[in-house]
Amino acid sequence: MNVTNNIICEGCGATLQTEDKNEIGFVPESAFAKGNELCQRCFQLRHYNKQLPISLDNDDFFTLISSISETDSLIIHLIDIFDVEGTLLKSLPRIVGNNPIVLVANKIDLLPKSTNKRKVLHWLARKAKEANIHPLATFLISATKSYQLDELAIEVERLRKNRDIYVVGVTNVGKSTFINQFINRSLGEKDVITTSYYPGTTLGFIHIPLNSNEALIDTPGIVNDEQMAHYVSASDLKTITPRNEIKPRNYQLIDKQTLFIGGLARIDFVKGEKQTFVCYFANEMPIHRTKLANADSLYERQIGKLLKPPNEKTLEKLPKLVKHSYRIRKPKTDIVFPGLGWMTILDGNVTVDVYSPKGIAVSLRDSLI
Ligand SMILES: Nc1nc2c(ncn2[C@@H]2O[C@H](COP(=O)(O)OP(=O)(O)OP(=O)(O)O)[C@@H](O)[C@H]2O)c(=O)[nH]1
Ligand SMILES: [Mg+2]
Repeated sequence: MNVTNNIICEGCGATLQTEDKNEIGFVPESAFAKGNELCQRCFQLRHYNKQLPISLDNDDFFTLISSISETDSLIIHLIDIFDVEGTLLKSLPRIVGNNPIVLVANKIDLLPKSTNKRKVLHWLARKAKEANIHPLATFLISATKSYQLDELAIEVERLRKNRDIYVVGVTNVGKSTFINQFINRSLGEKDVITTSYYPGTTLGFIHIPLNSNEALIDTPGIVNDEQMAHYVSASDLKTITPRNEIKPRNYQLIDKQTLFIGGLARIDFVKGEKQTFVCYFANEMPIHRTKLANADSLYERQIGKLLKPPNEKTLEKLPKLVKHSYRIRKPKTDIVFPGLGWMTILDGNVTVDVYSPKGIAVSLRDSLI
């Protein structure tokens, strides 16, 4: 018998249940009887940093999140500045209806300190417009480093006009971390909601009261199948996810040279004048330069060894690398590997072959920095 009476796990928002340990919200009956209102998965994540596999149905989540479109609320659309292509939701209007939006790009601490933030804001405004998102305001923040959080709080309080606020975005952009900061600042409580470096942490709506009537609401992340995070093992995900300020790495390349980003991506400089390729990847991400003529055989021999990540676990599920050819004319163009990083081609006028795991769409853009 399930004895939990529709109580919600305070860590992830799943409805607690004592019956099926493979389903979300499971809590052992004995723990629940002792007053534990954290599901087993959140408990394991918090105390042992252990990720329990769970079965998720993405359609159910989409239906749940889309119910926001029927509310009268203010939306904070949180995106990850390190993966704008993968996290700026073109499907946002379908999810939030006509509710007004504040666009918030998180993890700004990852960009080099010298980055011109005003330019990034302009760049982001263009991107939002292309995605048919028309925000009332746009912010660059860091939830972990508490950058611009006060400014955002003031603006949101002004805009919300006695409405609830829903924080909506792709998995892993930092929604729960952001809300925890808010709780910490307003109520002094720490780490109320479970967060993790792995996607799919929050599983239901979590209401944080703003006053007796309205709430700030955390939501489960929307799954984007094109995110690299879904194709790599937990330990590889740690390596590819930058944790602090990215130090750009410059490679002076001549044509017929190749760069490997671990073994997860590859770029062949096919044609063009000698120039600098500026690489923005996690600082721990190994980059290898080789001659184009040797690249295929190096990959065959060294994938998972010299060229890592992927480790063995990732290799089991990693799709094959596929090639896209680009003729890039414009100077200062970024080649983006969503979730992994990007490289800026400074001078332009090059032909490159770019490889990424099948299903992870490479794209070009005017340089972010
Ligand atoms: N560098 C950096 N990392 C951040 C920031 N905010 C969150 N993170 C990290 O991003 C990861 C995901 O954070 P969560 O708060 O769990 O993300 P979420 O959007 O709630 O994820 P789901 O619940 O899966 O949708 C964690 O490893 C966080 O530490 C930030 O401002 N800067
Ligand atoms: Mg979350």
